[in-house]
Amino acid sequence: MKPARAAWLVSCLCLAAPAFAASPVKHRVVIEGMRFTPQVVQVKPGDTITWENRDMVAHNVTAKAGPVRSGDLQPGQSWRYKVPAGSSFDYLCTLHPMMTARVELAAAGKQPHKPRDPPPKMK
Ligand SMILES: [Cu+2]
Repeated sequence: MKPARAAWLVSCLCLAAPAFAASPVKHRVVIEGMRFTPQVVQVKPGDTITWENRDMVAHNVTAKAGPVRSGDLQPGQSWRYKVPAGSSFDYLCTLHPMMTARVELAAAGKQPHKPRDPPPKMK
């Protein structure tokens, strides 16, 4: 192999490696029974979170402080959000302010932990 070609290969591998280490993860938060499940979703920048409204009434996802807001999600609707670099935030449903939850941002490259809450149980 000629030296120039070898160098090209090496530079490609170096560029590709970080992308593998931090490949985006898709998270899902279910809105059901007047609550967000899981209560805490642990993400890293570049991940996406989809909130799915499985309740019989409209809900929304609104950061307590910050620009994140889904608008009202009717029953059956979902909303996808791509996590930018930034910080963790608490959010709520402004239609039912007792519905609160949190998005916890891990440093880039770290694997997120498993959600603390079990999946929703059927009632
Ligand atoms: Cu609500």
